[in-house]
Amino acid sequence: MNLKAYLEERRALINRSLQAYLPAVRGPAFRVVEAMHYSLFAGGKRLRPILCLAAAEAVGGDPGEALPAACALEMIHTYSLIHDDLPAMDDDDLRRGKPTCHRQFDEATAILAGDGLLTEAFHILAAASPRHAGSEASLLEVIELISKAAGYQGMVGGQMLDLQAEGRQVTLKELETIHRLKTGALLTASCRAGAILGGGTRSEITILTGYGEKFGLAFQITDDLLDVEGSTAEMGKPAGSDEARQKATYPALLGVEKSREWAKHLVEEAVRDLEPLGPKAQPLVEIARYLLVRRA
Ligand code: GRG
Repeated sequence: MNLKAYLEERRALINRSLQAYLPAVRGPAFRVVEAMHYSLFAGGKRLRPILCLAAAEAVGGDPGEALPAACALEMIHTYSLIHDDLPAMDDDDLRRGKPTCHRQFDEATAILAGDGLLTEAFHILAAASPRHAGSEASLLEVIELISKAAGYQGMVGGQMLDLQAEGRQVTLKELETIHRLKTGALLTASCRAGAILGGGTRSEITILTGYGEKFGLAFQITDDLLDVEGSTAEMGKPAGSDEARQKATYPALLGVEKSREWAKHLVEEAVRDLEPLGPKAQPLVEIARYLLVRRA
């Protein structure tokens, strides 16, 4: 398959859908919507929504069924980036190749834009109209799993652990816990949500959850490697910032070579997990392999 064309087609579909959910609104009273819109459309790979749609396809479902959840996941992800960049957290000036939200607007507006995106995500999910009888229960299950993955038992909890670990030596086990929660939880939820909304069986949902967990960890390792080896221009965010902040990372703990091997191993395992799903899962196979060669 042509992965580049597939990703471009999916990105266009997701962007059209996000535009429909969050039209650009102008005028001083709509400053927060402007800021939400600015960060949501500042770029981004749309990885979480792409995984969600691909997981629905992998179980033989209609990706359209998963589109509201896919958009909600991208909104939650964008909120997390806006808040992560704030002066109280990472204090970054550049994100997705553009000034961060608090740099473009101001700190209070950036906080509200993040809050607005997080809340809107759950509005979209709650307002989604299931196309088939019986899909209401799947939607409720997805709302439950996404809220858990985004909150203190997932991303928020991981971010807290990450901030607490700054400047101190952590073990490999601690690092894995941080990343499983901070980055992995939402990526795993994206795959699981897609499988549920695509009408997958319990065993198919379990397979895609396992894929998501391995993918999430491999994604974080390659993100850490990019911070060491990538360029600011390619990534659209400052390179080398993990080391400058004495952040716990895989290359810092394991070295570059061992980290690369570990990421490769996880990708191979994730791909092997998908075997029972056959050719329908090919996009997910290719997306996992792409992790090992990505430059942004
Ligand atoms: C503030 C609650 C809260 C959480 C923040 C996700 C996160 C937690 C912080 C982001 C910091 C960071 C760089 C984490 C590494 C992995 C990661 C999430 C990278 C960015 O995701 P991509 O590469 O970004 O999918 P794009 O811009 O392509 O969407």
